[in-house]
Amino acid sequence: MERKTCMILALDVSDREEALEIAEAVSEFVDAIKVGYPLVLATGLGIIRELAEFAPVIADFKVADIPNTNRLICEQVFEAGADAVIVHGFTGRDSLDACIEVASEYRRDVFVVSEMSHPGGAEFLQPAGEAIARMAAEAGAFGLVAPATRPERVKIIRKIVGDKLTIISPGVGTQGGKASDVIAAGADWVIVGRSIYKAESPKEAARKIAAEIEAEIRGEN
Ligand code: NUP
Repeated sequence: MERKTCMILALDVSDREEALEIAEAVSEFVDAIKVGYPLVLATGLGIIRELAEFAPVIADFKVADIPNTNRLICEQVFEAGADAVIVHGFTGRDSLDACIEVASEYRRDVFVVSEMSHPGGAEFLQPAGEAIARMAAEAGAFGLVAPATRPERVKIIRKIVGDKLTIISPGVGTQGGKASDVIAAGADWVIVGRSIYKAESPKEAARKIAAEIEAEIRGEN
């Protein structure tokens, strides 16, 4: 995944035509498209290959099972054409290792959720977040998913993993996070869903956030 716009589109719509239209409209402003259960359950796994025409696809299935089941899930995800998969870390090292093994067979990437962006993410997952981040680095994951709603947490997690892992960060816009803040805190990419796909003009919405990120990066350099 090439870092150009530093933005990933979260495409949580449930209509195939709409998904493809939005993907095409915003493709110049995003480095990847994240799909998850809403779109894939509604349209089928084949949507991954269709979207891959526009940008690399990250499959957000938050894989969280025993190692054997994780392996079987990841095989299906990569066979379907995804460039990366998002998995949970709380299931432990053996479950994560299974995902990373499959990803390396396919030469694809694994992102591990260290903690989540919604208010409930602070209840059980956040206290384990730093240990999960450390485990992900030791296991050789490609990256982490960390919350744009709590840039201060992203800063701590960045300190823990250094440059070893790529951090992608959801929670921008509708959930209250600000793209420039979390990029400043150390995230490599922001993930944006509703603020783009529910906008009157998804293209304009994406352009605006991309400009905000660019200004932040220029300001820092
Ligand atoms: O902690 C997380 N928070 C989060 O919002 C981990 C995620 N994977 N996500 C996903 O990011 C969520 O499922 C959705 O697809 C996207 C954020 O969408 P939005 O709040 O920008 O609409």
